[in-house]
Amino acid sequence: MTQDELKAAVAAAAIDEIRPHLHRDTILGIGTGSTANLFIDQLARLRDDFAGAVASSEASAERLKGHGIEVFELNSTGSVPFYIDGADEVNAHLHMIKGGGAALTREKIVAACAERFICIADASKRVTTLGEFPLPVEVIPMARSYVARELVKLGADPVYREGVITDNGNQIIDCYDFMIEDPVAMEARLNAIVGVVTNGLFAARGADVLLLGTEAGVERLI
Ligand code: ABF
Repeated sequence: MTQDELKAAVAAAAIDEIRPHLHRDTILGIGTGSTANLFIDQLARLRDDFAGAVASSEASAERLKGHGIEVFELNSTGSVPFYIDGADEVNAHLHMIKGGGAALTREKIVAACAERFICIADASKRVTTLGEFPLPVEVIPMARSYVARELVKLGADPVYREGVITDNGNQIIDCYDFMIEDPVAMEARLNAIVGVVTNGLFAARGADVLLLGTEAGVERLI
């Protein structure tokens, strides 16, 4: 199977996972990226079975609207029963690196408001230790150099993602050569650097369910 076929399979598995819980007033949290896009496309045929969605990016909001799915502001919805999103890496504890698409802050906010986080990913995303994928850190623009120096002190090789402005008007630094042995502690450590808006470690609030697309089928890990 191709990677896209594996992504489509996990998107379908996520539909099966949420479908029995949908009601006419249900508002879903929806993530960003190519796997989330496949999920959005499959969700379109259920659009009369739920109220709508909150999106973790402008791109996902536009895709949802394009399918006739209503998009709500998170400030008007309260908590959501499910947040469905992809990941760049995921470990056995369902800690993740996210933010390759620069949507990490809104992803983390919607995830924080979700009763259940369903991570959908193809098998290439499964790792033993997080960090092979460069960890994204969203920063206030004027703090970029300061934060980069602090990241060097922590052992990372920080690289400014040139030409990228997040949906929140901020910039991204990617941390290379930064293997993360204790994701919960490192997430908190990075959050404590002045000027950091969010880091791409989703460990304090990891996924509740991982639907992993493998050649043998979709594995469900909790
Ligand atoms: C989002 O999309 C991001 O947090 C992550 O960077 C990315 C995963 O992308 P894809 O589904 O395209 O592999 O979930």
